[in-house]
Amino acid sequence: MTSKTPLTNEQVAQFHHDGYLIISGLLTEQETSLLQQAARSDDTMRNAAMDVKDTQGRRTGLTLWNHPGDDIYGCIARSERIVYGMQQLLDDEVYHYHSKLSAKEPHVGGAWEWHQDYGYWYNNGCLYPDMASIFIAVDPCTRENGCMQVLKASHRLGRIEHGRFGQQTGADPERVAEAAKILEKVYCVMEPGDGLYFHSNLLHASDPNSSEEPRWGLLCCYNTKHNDPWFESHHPSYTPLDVLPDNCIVEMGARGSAESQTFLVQDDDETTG
Ligand SMILES: O=C(O)CCC(=O)C(=O)O
Repeated sequence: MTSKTPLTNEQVAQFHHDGYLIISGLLTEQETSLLQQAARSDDTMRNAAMDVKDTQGRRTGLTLWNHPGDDIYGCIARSERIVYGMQQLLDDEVYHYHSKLSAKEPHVGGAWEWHQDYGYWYNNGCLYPDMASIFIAVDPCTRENGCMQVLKASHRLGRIEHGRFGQQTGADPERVAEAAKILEKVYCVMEPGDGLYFHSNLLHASDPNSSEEPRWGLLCCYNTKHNDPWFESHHPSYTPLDVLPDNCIVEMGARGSAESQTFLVQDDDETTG
């Protein structure tokens, strides 16, 4: 059984300081290989994918679901090591807000403009930005294939206005440009199975995939119990999470989307679920 505090005090402090935390080898090699096999052969997931277009018309496949299913993605999202880590970082019980597979294919996978997830989730009745996500690398994430980029410590700027600015949807580009003058931009280069925890107010983006290799990532997003939205939206209100022992991932094996899973269709103005 994983301890209820899988992260060290230093890691928690680093997350609070920087707004993000990379855990190398979050998933074992075996778990990562099962995730890759499941995702690559998952026709249900592929058929449910939306094409999210960037400003140049390049497309990222995005599949979104609210509740963890009886499949490998659901086991990962409910696994003790990830959930308990998230609870340490957010200092409360967490529940699953949604998960998504962001699939950038070679050459055609598009960019994500700078945004904060809370820039959107604010509109769902969540009073506090006490929410966070973990990006789990399915493939190697490199600068060439459009790894996640973050503005270090930008979560301390508070929520920035989001919407359409010219041809872009995302955080107010003028404010992002000013923030970029004083904050360090970090390319989150990751190996398959690595995890990136990031705060919902952290400014993040990614470039198009200009490489020969795919860049797929599984993102699991969580809200805190004390931040139960005051009205219903397209993402769940507080729903107790059935946390599973870490070995559930291997026991589940390479099982793609559960047949009973339901997927979301995304609003044009909301690029981030
Ligand atoms: O897949 C990516 O590179 C970024 C995804 C993202 O920013 C999001 O889903 O909020």
